[in-house]
Amino acid sequence: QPKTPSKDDSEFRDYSHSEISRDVATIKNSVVMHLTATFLRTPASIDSAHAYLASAFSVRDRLLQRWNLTNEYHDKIGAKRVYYMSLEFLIGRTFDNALLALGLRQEYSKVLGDVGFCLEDIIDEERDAALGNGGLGRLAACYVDSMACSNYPGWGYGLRYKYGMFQQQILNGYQVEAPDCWLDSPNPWEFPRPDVTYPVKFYGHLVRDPHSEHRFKWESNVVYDAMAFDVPVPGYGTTNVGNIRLWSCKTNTLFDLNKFNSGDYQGATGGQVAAQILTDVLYPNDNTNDGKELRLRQEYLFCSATMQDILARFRKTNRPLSELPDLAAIQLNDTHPTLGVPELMRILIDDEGLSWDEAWDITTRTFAFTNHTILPEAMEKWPVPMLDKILPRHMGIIYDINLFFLQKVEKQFPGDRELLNKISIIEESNPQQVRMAFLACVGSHKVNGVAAIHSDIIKQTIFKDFVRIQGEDKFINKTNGVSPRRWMNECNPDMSDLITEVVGDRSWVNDLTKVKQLEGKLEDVNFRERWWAAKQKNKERLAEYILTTTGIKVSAHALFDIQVKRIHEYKRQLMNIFSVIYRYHLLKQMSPEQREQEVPRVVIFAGKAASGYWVAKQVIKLINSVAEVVNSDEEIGDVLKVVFIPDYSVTAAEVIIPASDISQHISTAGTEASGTSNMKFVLNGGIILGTVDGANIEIGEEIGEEQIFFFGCLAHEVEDFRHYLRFNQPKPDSALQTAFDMIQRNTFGDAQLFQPLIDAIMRGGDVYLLSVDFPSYIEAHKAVEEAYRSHDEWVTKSILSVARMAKFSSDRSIQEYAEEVWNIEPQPVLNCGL
Ligand code: TH1
Repeated sequence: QPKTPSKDDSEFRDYSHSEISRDVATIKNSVVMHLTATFLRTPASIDSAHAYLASAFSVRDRLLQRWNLTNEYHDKIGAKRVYYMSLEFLIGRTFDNALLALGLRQEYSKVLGDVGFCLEDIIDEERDAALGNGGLGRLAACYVDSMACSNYPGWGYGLRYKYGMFQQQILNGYQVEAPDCWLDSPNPWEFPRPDVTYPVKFYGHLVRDPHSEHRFKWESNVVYDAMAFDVPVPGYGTTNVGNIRLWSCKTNTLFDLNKFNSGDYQGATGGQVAAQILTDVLYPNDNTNDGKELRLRQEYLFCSATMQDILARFRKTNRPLSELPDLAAIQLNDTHPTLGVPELMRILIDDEGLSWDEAWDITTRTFAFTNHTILPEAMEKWPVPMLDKILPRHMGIIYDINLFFLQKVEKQFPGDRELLNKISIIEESNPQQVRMAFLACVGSHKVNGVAAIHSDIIKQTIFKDFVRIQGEDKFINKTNGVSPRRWMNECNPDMSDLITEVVGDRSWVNDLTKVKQLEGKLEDVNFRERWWAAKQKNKERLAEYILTTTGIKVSAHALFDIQVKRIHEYKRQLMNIFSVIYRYHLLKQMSPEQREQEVPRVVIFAGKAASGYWVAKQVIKLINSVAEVVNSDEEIGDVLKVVFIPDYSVTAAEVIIPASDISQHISTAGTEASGTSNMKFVLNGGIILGTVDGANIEIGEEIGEEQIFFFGCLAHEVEDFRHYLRFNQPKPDSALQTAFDMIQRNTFGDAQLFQPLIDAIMRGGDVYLLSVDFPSYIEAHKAVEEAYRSHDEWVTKSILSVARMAKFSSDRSIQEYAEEVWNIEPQPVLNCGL
């Protein structure tokens, strides 16, 4: 038992409550101290990598007091907290974000200048924390940012993957994956907490409690340890600092001394090696579930450690367990953390001795669930035999949850066998499967979708019967949002300065409703020119980035047409590249004089394909093959360039997004639940070319239909088209046919490589309706071009769009969750009197 101090804590308290120093000399001192003392640098061995590390450590010193204060304060007042459980946090970089949050950017710029570096270069030394795939992981990061900035007591919980999202290289036009060794150099943004470690059991067998029907003892020798690493979340313009607690796995049968003594060193450490694999690597699938056993064990390690930690914190309050829902709200980020539900039930019943009914009441009042997709291939299902083997107790609990649920439904709708089959948590397939979305739904008091159309769709499809059984009120919408800190103030300094000038100060960063004032500047010629110039500068920055990452030279005066997101058939990058091919064909038909009249365009792609997703990888190859031919065609020159930027990431997005003229969000209607980059592009003054899908719809409603280029069929028409195409050949229009023909004539290399992509349309039922939407897509492109010809019209659209984007701040999303789902309140630490 560690000893506590023998004196009162006043000395300690004085330090931990002192205001952080903004004095440049003091900051310089701390940076130099870290260079020499933390990183053992001599004047001869200082480099930019260490200058980054020393500066980051110095910034984090300044964050820590506030971080401690925030948690101490929330504990002291007994605040209700929200726990955002997510297997993904796509954080990106933290250094610049922290500098802006603390208001110390200029000071550090000066200090670094004094020792011979430039702040921008030092920022570029930081590796992304890429612990996520795409939108879902980035949303989690924006949400913890908003919680911190809006002073909500909340924590993220996740896994500390040793290897994050793989790095993408393009070799010979193909994607090649390389491991993301992001922890190879010291990570200033994490704090190991060896004292916060929990055992997590797997396998084993059950022993029934002779005194209680529902209680079991679960015995197993396979025990892993989950150790906490805490990651600070700097709140902009507030003293509050949020926290993301990430678990790292190790074995707790640390070192088998017997084996070691008998000379089997490998065997002695073998357990540790096998255990670490649990948090070794992020599964690189977006919107797909591949059902691997290791993934299930990852999910359970995460859920068990998190539930144990939440309960440990709760027990310190000495309040009865029935009050857990008054102190803790838990949000499930999709079904990936759903095992938290049976895990909480297990702890409450087997360890705490509660009755089933008491435990179920507490559990369902604590959990809420966000659904992010209805794609069938993304739906998590676990085979009953697999679950039973790895987590026998949880399988039993899930059976009971299902049994009681079905009994209730049977009472409500007597004799409706078909209904019971449809809603059962256990799917009667061979083998049986546990439907995680149904478990999450039954275990939660609220279920939400991530954009209005998506929330409607889930009520009409996967949760249709649940709406009937559990009532309309349980199923709500919480439209996604993005953080204005990272996605405007940080990534677009020039436009941010213009907004600040109009608003009068930088308060819009934490209150995006203020951007409305931009509308007053619509007629200001000088302002409009500076707005255009800001965009132009961002385009030049991107052109530079394209040159260094691909070697391709593009003109910053061309229209920048961007589609960056995970490569997936439903997102239809294929439709985009077909339209590029068609455009190339048209340009080749023209005389040089005619080509002169065209709007020059740079078509930019970026995004990763899941490593096992063959079709997506062929799409990347096709894009690169088209790029090679078009870009080296001297006749075409700057009128058309095609670029695939490798290794898309949060940091790459921060350069790409502010530079768009138009961005494409062209999923088949009804397939993209929300999208979040659509919001980022418009917030940065870009225009959307998109389908009537996800959050595109609400963006259109907010900014006005004149500011957005919609095309394509509507969600309610999709089923009929698909049905028709199952029995009838698609009829490509002449434009699409031209693109097929060019590919088949080997214009972009061996046609055989790409024939499967064409076959998916012509013989595979064209599931994503490319042949249906292509004509209106081409028309929409023409409309974009016409609008872009008039700078004036374009600038008006751009300013109006940004002015009307307030709704899409993640601060608004978080406030809605706080008020309607979590029942928590802001608790600013400022003047808290601790
Ligand atoms: C995405 C959705 O596709 C996207 O439309 C949405 O904006 C985003 O979530 C945030 O709500 C999803 N990402 C994943 C990742 C996995 C499984 C399902 C989804 S849905 C691994």
